[in-house]
Amino acid sequence: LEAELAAEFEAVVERHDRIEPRDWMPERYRATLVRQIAQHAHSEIIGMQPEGNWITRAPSLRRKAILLAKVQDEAGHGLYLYSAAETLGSSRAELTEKLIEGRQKYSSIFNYPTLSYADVGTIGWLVDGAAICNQVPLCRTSYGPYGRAMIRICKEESFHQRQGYELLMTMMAGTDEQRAMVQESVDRFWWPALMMFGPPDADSPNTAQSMAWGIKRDTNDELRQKFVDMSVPQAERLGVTFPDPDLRWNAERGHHDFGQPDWDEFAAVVRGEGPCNAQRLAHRKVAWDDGAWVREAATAFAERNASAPTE
Ligand code: FAQ
Repeated sequence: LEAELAAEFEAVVERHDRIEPRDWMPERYRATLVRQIAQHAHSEIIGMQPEGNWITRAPSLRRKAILLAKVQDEAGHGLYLYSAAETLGSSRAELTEKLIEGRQKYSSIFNYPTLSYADVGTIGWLVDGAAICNQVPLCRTSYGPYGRAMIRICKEESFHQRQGYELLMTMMAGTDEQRAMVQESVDRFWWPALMMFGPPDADSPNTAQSMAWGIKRDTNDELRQKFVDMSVPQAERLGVTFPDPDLRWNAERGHHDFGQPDWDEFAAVVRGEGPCNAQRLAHRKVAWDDGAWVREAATAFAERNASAPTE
């Protein structure tokens, strides 16, 4: 029977159809999905912190309303993703405990500080831009609940990217000081944004198997290239440069050539040694502990309602 189920699983993956929660799946497929979806969910939730830093200091009511909406969307994305992980048998509470204990990861990008208001625009443009590049193909991922969550998330991310680009456009039309703030912010975020796609393919232990299972649809390097090609004309239009002397159009390849991020820095940030890792996790732990009474009350309320007579 197991061989038959495995053959059916392979056939579904082969024809690029969806695996659903009640379908048989190899345990390693389930574990890989939980790992990736949990990391993705944690990234959305931890990712609220760098921009959240500027909500109380937004320069106008309009900017504040936009930023509040964006950060709230990120909370929503985290929740869709925890729900997708739950269909694989891992609860949000269990995954959050693992995050807080340092047993699960979240994206390296959120361990960098937001030092000026321009960073809100740069995060929207480059960080959400990289997220879209990575996530649009994930709408076609082989696991149904993950792919469906991605469709909605991508729509919201594209609004996020536009608000960031529009913010930077506004600053670029301002004073010399504002233009310098934008360039300084882009200089700080460019390389960390490239690291979001993960290590080079040759050093990526999970890519081959995740591609074979249809969890990932493109490799880390393919997506990084796509992001560079997409960002260069946007930078030109905006009037900023990227801090990479090797960045140039290669007519033969039909793509931009570009330099390599500092992979030692990436490894250090993933190990927990980035500029804000300790702060981000400590903040998450306080919020999780402070929210314990809300979770307990909601559970008690749900239990009482379930046992109450209905009309
Ligand atoms: N940071 O073998 P691979 C957002 C780890 S967007 C930290 O290549 P894989 C939106 C990797 O987990 C950000 N760790 O791994 C937003 C693995 O370790 P493990 C979230 C990284 O999974 C915008 C090891 O290195 N997006 O939140 C990173 O095949 C603005 C070896 O790597 C997603 O999570 C990294 N950058 O490929 C929110 C997208 N890269 O687990 C707020 C979904 C790699 O074996 C504001 N995820 N590692 O211990 C993916 O597409 C994949 O998981 C990759 C990594 C491409 C990230």
